[in-house]
Amino acid sequence: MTEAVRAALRAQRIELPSWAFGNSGTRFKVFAQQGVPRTPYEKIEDAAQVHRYTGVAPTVALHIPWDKVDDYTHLAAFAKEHGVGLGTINANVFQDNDYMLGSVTNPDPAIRRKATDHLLECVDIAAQIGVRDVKLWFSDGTNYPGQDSIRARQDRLAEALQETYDALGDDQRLLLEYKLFEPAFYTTDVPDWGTAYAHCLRLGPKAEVVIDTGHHAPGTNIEFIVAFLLREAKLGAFDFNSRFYADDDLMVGSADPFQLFRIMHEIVLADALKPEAGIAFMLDQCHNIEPKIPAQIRSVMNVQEATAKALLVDHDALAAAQNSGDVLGANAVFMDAYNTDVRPLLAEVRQEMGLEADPIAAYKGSGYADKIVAERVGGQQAGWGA
Ligand code: LRH
Ligand code: MN
Repeated sequence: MTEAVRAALRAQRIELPSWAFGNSGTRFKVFAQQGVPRTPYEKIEDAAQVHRYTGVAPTVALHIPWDKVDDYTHLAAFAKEHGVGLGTINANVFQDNDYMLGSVTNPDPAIRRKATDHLLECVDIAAQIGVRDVKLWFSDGTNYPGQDSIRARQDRLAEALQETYDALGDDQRLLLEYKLFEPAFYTTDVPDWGTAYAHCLRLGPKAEVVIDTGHHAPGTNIEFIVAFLLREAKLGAFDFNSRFYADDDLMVGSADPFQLFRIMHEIVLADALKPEAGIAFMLDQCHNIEPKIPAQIRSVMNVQEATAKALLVDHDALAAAQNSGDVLGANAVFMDAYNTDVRPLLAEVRQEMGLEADPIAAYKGSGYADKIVAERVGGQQAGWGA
């Protein structure tokens, strides 16, 4: 395999979600697991394990207030001591009782003010620790026709986004995430890529769209959205996960590895894999029943495998077949890459990085899982706090 492919794989960067290391579940049950972190510091310790064995997960996204601390620069220094850095700041305007009828879109201006102030707080936290991205996802929506004015809510949303955008520093970005539904079940105020794209266009160059792979209607061709937003230079980030039905937040690539390959193919085609291309590749997952650190390691490996396959597409042969209308030929070139077993290549790349070939086995052999179960007794386990 060419050195270029290996170099691209060594340079890959995948950001981990702090909340994946805490307890999570559904409305039916949140199953607590032994050894789960109690503080943002312990979440970072666990995330550092994933980077230690994969070598490509050097940053941890924070969620505010789940990861609220007195001193964010102290938390950043702690992360550095553990070989990782702090990443994207995620706002949370979906858990306060005041937001029942919406946060920035709420009919009540005082509640809109409160929500916008939280967004501004997240911009400030990002500035304190020198982080580029502030990520906004709004659970805002309605459950019944007539409940509120669809248009008025867009006006309110645009006003809050503009105020937040205007507060950004020169090197900061606002990432706007869309989601088809849940927790709202009639309208969602940012339901699809088009709505997010339109708001970002209106805001300006520091506003870009986040594609959460679990946030689409069944059957949506996500790689089309990727290709389109790349062409518009409006794709800022991914929240990677996978699903069989709704926003299941399962391990990326576990439900549909072929879809993940098709997405990474568009990324590679646009030469947007490298960190300097500016796209944040993040995981956004919940490990409701599986051990969280190995699940994050497996998820990173799934992204690496899809990426390696995408890097192996014979682009010249593909373009030749496409341009000559050779439908089956083009598809065959594409499937050849997908059907290539890239695990030996990735094992070699890890060894080139001074890592063990099998990250999961290496983690299991470290005894870390038993150590945290023994040490983390008492205290309040981290979770979504809903
Ligand atoms: C919403 C979402 C969003 C996060 C949350 C943890 O479904 O994808 O990205 O804030 O999950
Ligand atoms: Mn998400």
